[in-house]
Amino acid sequence: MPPRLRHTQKDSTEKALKGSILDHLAHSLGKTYEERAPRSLATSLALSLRDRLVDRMLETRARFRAAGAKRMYYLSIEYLLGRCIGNNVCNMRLDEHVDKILSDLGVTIDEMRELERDPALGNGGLGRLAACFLDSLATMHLPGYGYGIHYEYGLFKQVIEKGRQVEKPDYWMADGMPLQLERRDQAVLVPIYGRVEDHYFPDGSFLPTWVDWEDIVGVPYDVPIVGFGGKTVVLLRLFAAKASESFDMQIFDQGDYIKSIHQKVYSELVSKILYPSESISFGRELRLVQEYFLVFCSIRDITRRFLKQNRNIDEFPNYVAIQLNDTHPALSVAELMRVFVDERRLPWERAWELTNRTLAFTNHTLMPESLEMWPVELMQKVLPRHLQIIYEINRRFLQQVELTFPGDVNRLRRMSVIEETPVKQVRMANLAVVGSHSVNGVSALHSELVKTRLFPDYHALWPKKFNNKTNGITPRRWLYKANPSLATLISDALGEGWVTDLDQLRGLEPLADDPAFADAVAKVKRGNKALLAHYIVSTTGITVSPDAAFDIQAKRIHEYKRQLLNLMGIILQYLRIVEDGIVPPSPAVYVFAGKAAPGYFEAKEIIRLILAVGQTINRDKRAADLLKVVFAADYRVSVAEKLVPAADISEQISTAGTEASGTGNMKFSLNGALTVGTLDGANIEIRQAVGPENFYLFGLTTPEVEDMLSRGAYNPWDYHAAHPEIRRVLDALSAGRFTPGDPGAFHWLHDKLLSPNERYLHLADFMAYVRTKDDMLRDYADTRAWTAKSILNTARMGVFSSDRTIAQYAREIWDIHPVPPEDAK
Ligand code: 26Y
Repeated sequence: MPPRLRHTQKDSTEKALKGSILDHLAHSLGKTYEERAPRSLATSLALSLRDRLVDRMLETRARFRAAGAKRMYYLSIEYLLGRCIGNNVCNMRLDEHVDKILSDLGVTIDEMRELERDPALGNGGLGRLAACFLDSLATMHLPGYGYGIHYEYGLFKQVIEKGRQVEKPDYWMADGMPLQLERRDQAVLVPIYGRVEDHYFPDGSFLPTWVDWEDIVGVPYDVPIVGFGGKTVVLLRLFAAKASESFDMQIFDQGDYIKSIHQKVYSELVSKILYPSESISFGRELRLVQEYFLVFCSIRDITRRFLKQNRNIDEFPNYVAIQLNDTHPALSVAELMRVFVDERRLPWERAWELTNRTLAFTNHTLMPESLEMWPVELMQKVLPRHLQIIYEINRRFLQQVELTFPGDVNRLRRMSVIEETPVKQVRMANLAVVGSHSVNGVSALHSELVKTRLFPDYHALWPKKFNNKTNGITPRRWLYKANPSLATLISDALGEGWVTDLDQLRGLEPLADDPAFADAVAKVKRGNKALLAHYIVSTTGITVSPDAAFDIQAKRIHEYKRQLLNLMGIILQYLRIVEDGIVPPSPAVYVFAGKAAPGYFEAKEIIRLILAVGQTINRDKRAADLLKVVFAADYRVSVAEKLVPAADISEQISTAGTEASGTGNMKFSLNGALTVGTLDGANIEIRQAVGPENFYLFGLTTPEVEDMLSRGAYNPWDYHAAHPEIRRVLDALSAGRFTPGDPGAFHWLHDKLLSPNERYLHLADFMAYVRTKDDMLRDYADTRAWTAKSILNTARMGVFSSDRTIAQYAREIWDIHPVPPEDAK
């Protein structure tokens, strides 16, 4: 923890920062003092921060170099950073100064905060995890860097029009991105397409040569990531695709000016847009090119940095660790081999050993439809030399399998990196497993399922390769910054050590029953709910009372996450109120938030149904003070920062065995929401940590689900027959109760929920869910007991800090070590 600043120091920091802001206002933006507006002040502040960040970045780089430290490079096709300015201010411990300076200049920090757009360069969990990891690396002074793509358009913006989701482009750089540094001098030339010719060395040995390739230029943009305390700054290096001058000239010389411009446009398409998950068809050339572009640029940068140090290439894995965030950068296996074999001329076996010791792979999903497979034909066209290398990797690998399991043809077929039928495809997950020394899942349950369900054959061959790294979240953004009132309360009780050592929250346990502390916590929650209520009314027009229980489900819309289960429960509650006159034990506000992939019909229909049900319920006077349903549009990091601190109830209700981990579940519980959840993903570990009495469990277990599905034993009609509540909800759906103008609108859903092929077993879990929610609302009415549980959730969530996760990766996979500055040792 930095020592408290003495007054003179404080004054000088503040004076210097204010001077720098005004200097940028004048000299970077060309505005007079009188012309200062919140937006130009926000940019000036960002530029002033950048100056300071760059100083620390240079110092950090020198420190890592001087230590000769091994570095870790995190390769991820997505990063969901969220707003950066406020986070930098927090982590640099400049909050108070900035507040004071801005109020001197006549703006408030809240006013400015809302002006910054979220860089949404990711879809959801996987991208946000990458962003939390960078924060932890920097905070813990670990030599780690992120590599990604500088998309021009981030994830689409979601707007609601006529009761449906409509996607709009997210041109996130519209107001510039003042924190980033363009590094044109370090641009990378990326070869692509062409063909391989068989050449031979004079001694007769084979020398395949990649010829007639085209090229794209990758221009790096560095986003500085500052750790808490402001000492260490690591980099997120994002590559933007630009047309190569040389290539343009070549065609230009041939006299085809129009073609040269076409070529330019095509090259720049590569980093134009982030693909929303689900809508990726693995025939889409541009996506494959994106993945390759990321891999090539990153590995070129990494090898350049390594070679600059004049070390022997055999030392590569002693200085470089590369983590593959899912299979999207799995081409790294082939690219590293290409560099070692074709460029460095190493023998295959040695190159393979170096590649394997360098790479590690994280799996994030068990959904079969998310497993990447690229047609061989497409890869042949785009990456002919890489495909050749993949074939050679596979040939040697299958030889090894054959030695261990002689004559087992089916096993060979299953384990092959190439799928033979119906069309030849490259199985990216297999490539990643074969090429890496470590394969991890992201929660205890998920890592078991990775071994037993996803890669049983690989596990039999290499049991020691497989391990678990349960996900975590950064306490800086998700408590310190998102929930300042609770953070202050905690710091007043325990000091500030918890911000970098989250286990210290245990100190709150004895306060769970302390009436003064509990009252203060309850007051903070109510304040956060009032802020959210204000946001809700201003964005949706719906008035909600902060005295109701706030029940929130915020995550991508997906059938397996079962937003429908939640909605069915709400419908039942509504019918009980208006038809049976049953008043629930506490009024409740249900908030949904999340985007549906544009091509995912069912997910978009779920949004439409949420909106339709909401409209009916919110208008019905009989339910007025008891029940509200809100859909908060355009869910993103900055919206999560409003929802998470205001939740009483966190919905984590995926079918057991489908959610790899979840990280939203951690954010809510850390901020004192109580979870209603299944035994899925990290829920299991959260429940263990906070205590089963502080977690509302329901539903089938993974083995029960697996058993039911594998035996074909799920018969939704049995549940329909047995439970009038289920019939009531389904009848309301099929009768068009929520769509008066269009009674058949959701009939298909009724049919779907009753189909024996319904993979997520909504009806099997429904009654248990309803009972558990009833219990919750009853318990919520007892504020004292509820608040005690809420405090115990916060107190016991320390283990879900991404600092813990990163420390485990650093120790058990990467072998990297902190290099703190002198004054932070
Ligand atoms: C290739 C394409 C179809 C694709 C694109 C994005 C496939 C998957 C993804 C994203 C997956 C993802 O975000 N997975 C989530 O990762 C989180 C971090 O580990 C987990 O907490 C969460 O359970 C998992 O769904």
